[in-house]
Parts: sequence; structure tokens; C-alpha cells
Amino acid sequence: MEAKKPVFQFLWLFFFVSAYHNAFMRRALAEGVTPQEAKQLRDEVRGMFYHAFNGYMDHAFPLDELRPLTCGGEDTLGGYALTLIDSLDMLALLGDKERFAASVEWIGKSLRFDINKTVSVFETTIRVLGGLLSAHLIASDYATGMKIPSYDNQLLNLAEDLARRLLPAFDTPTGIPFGSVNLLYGVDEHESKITSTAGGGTLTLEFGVLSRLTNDPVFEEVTKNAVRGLWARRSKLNLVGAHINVFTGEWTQKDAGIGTSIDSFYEYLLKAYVLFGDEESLFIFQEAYRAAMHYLYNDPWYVEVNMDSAAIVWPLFNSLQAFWPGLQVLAGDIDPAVQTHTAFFSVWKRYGFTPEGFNLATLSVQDGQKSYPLRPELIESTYWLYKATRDPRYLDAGRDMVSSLQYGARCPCGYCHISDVEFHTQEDHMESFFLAETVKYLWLLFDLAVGPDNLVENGPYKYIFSTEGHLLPATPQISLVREHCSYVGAFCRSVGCKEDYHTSEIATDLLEANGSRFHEGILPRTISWAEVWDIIHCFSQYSLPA
Ligand code: DMJ
Repeated sequence: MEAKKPVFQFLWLFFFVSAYHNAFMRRALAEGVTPQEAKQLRDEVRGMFYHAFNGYMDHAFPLDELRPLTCGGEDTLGGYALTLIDSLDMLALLGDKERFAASVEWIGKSLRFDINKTVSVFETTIRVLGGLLSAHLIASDYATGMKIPSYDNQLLNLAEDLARRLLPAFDTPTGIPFGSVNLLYGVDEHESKITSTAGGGTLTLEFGVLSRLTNDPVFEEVTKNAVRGLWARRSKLNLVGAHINVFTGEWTQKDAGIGTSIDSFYEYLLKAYVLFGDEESLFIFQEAYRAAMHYLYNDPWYVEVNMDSAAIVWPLFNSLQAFWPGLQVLAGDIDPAVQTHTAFFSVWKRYGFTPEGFNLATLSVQDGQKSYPLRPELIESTYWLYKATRDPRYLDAGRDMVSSLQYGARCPCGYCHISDVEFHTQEDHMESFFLAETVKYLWLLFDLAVGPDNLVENGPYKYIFSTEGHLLPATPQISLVREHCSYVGAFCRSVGCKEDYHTSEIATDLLEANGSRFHEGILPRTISWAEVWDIIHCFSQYSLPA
């Protein structure tokens, strides 16, 4: 990588001062999270979920989302009880059989997609299709402990119907889908032909799972084709831009980055490999990841560059970038993940939340990007890093995040968007992903610390989280080519955990070794991906020392 630009020298100063300040404050103000406190925090997060979920059910349902300040509701996506669908697998995770069953039953009976609504292909896929599929896989399977006796594939049928209504969007010369489609009439003739890379390239998990459950390959084929369409148009540097014309294949926005408009494109490349064993996807991920680490990584931050020249266009941290350290854990590249998480968390500490944009040149909130719309990304990475390292600093970070949400965002009927992180101004909106992701990752973090008792850590399958935080299990039917541990009543941990995984040094060494190979461009075969997964998974068995 080139020598750092002058602006980044100041950044290092900011970073070290923040890190020192944080370490000092941690010692001065708070002891590390004790097991007892972890349990309290987990229960507090459960209470946060119900405050928001009950607020939604009482004041907004069956509209899409809650207005938590005025205790009302609004239709924001398609007008089909979006927040309820997005919350289903969290109800299951919490073991709330009654509400899970009642919600599944209501959705099965009441939801219809033959409606004259034009919806976002991406948002509908990750929130609605993903929510329905994950709940179906839980409700239909005794092994999850949440099987609903009367359940008869209603959610799977709805998911298939919905996905078929999205299919017309993929009928383009590049295979990259339109951004929006009408559920009744297909793509409108005046529909915009410009879509984002994340929008076109983050569909493979949900559609792939659907193909494997329905035995109809069309869903998997169109979404893989979309990824190929995007990747075929990468620059010579192996970077992709932010927006593309789905007819001509020309990039209309050439800023390459790991955040806004691109983020989950990278995520689904790796996860399609982990869930489906898709080698093509792994290969693309490796190429794309290597380029991102070469051109976008400005240790510990990430910048946006022109995809052809690699010239920096935006020295900006944007809050969507914060999922990246979590993805790096899954990729076995722990060291940069730790550094970057520390940097991103220093922004959270400074404001109590992460603003949508933080300017790395002026070290201030970017104009017009002052809000925190209850996003999960930094919390998601905190969970993954704790899972991989068991370093208590991530529990401290989680505790800070709970405090911020409780003191700054809690409002009468749920949790409010923060429209300005400097003044903590509340806004009357609560995105469904607050329940699908933000609260879920916080709860999983503290449950892990206590000694986990949940489907993800102790369940019958390995689970992949979709980009909306939905649980997608690596069952034999879905995963096909993956190597599995026993499915007959035994957990992966009982067959996969070796004695020498018990210390974090060993695991970190292995993970780092794997990661360093990655940078050198050698296939990460010293330890297999399944082993990386097992190491991370095995840690989840060990609770905090008393
Ligand atoms: C969610 O819908 C998903 O995490 C998506 O990948 C990005 N945007 C929101 C959360 O910020």
C-alpha cells in the first residue's frame, strides 16, 4: 500500500487518543462485565425487545413499522406487517413459543402478495423473504425445539409466491435486477434502470435457500447470474462501483467502498460459500476481498476510491461499513478486524452512537449524515469478535451500546431513530431491522457470555445470519455439499471441538495464520473454513470465568 496521506497521520493521533481515553475510562469508570452483569444485560436486552415488539403490536400492527414517539404505525415497504415478519426468528431465539406460534399462524392466514405495490427487490428479499424462510425452517423442524404442531408450510408457500413475483425484475440484458418491481404487474415501463451493487448482489442466500426447499433451481440461478453480471463489470483493480445501469452494464457511480450501496455484496459472496459450499462465490470473494484490503483499507479505516484509478474520493467512515470486522471474523482475518472495530467504536464512544457519516479528514460528523437510524452493524461485529476472541472488551462495548440505546433512543412505545448524534434528537421512526438485528446481536452477545442457551449456539445446525440477521441453517437439504456434524440429536460442538481450541491464543493464531495467507493471495487451506467455523463455534461453549 502507498504511504499514508497526511490526513491519515492525524487520524492515527485521533485513534490513539481515543483508544487511550477509552482504556482509561474503562478502568476508571467501570469494571469489566461480570457474569452476573452479563446475565442482567442479556435480560435487559430481552426487555428492550419486548418494549419495542409490544409497542409495534399494540400501536402499529399490521402496518409495516412503528412510530415509537407518537405510538402509531406506518406502511413503509409493502404494507404487509413487515416488523412482525422481521421479528419472527427473534421470538424463536428467545424461546417465546406462544408469540412465535401466534405470529406464524396470523401470517399464514392473513398475508397475501397479490397486491398492487411496487417494492424494493433488495429490501423485500432480505426482510420479508428472509424472515419467512427462517421462520419456516424453525417452525417446521422438531430439532429446533420450536416446531409448531399445526404448521403446514404456509410460510414457505408465501415465500415462494413472493419470490416468483420478484422474478420479473431479473429479466434484464445483464442479469442484474431492477431495483423495484410491482408485485402484481411486474416491472413498470418507467422503472429506473439504475440499481446499487448491494441491491443487485445480495440476494443469493434467500433465493438459494428457496431453490433448495422447493427443488426449483430458478431462484438460485437468477441471483447467481446477477452476481456474475456485477463481477463481470468489475474494474481492472477488481473493484466494483456503487451504482450500475442494469441494461447497459455501465457504472453510473464509480465510488468503490465497503459501506453504503456495496456492503452486503461482499458479505453474500463469502456466506454463499459458507452456507452452500459455492466455490465460485468463494473465488470471487477472495479476489474482491484482496482488492478491498489493498485499495480501500487505510489501517484501521476504510476509504472510498474511484474503482478505476484507486484515487481517494471520500475519506469517510460510514456506519454501514461497521459490519466488515464481523465479516472478517468469518473469513478468519481477525487482526485487521480487531483494529478496525476499535477505530469504529471510538466514533461510537465519542457521540454515543455512530453517525451515518464521519469525516476522516475533518474528524467530525459529515454534513447531512448526522443520524443514527438504530443500525446493527457495529453491534454485529462486536458479537462476532467476542465469539472469536472471548476478549471481555467486547462485552464492555456491548454494555456501552445498551446504555446509549436505553438513555438516548428509548421512547414511549419503542426505540427512536436519532436524527442528530451530537444532540441525541429523537425522530418518530423505528426500522424493522432494530428487532431483526440490533437487539438480536446484543442479546446473542450477552447470552454467549453467560453460557449460551440458544438455537444459534447450541442448536442442531450451524447457522448463517442473512444480512438482515435472519437465521439460515446449514441443514443437509440446504447446504448439500458441506461437511456436517451429526444431525441426529447431536450438536456440532460435541463432535467438532478439540481440546486445544480451548485457549483463545491458539485459535487466534490459527485464525491469523489463515488470514495472513489470505492477504498473500494463497487459498486459505492451512486450516479449512470448516475448521475456522468450528473454532469460533467451540468458543461459544465456554462462559465467562466466575
Ligand atoms: C439492514 O436492512 C441490513 O443489515 C442491510 O444489509 C443494511 N441495512 C440495514 C441495517 O443497517
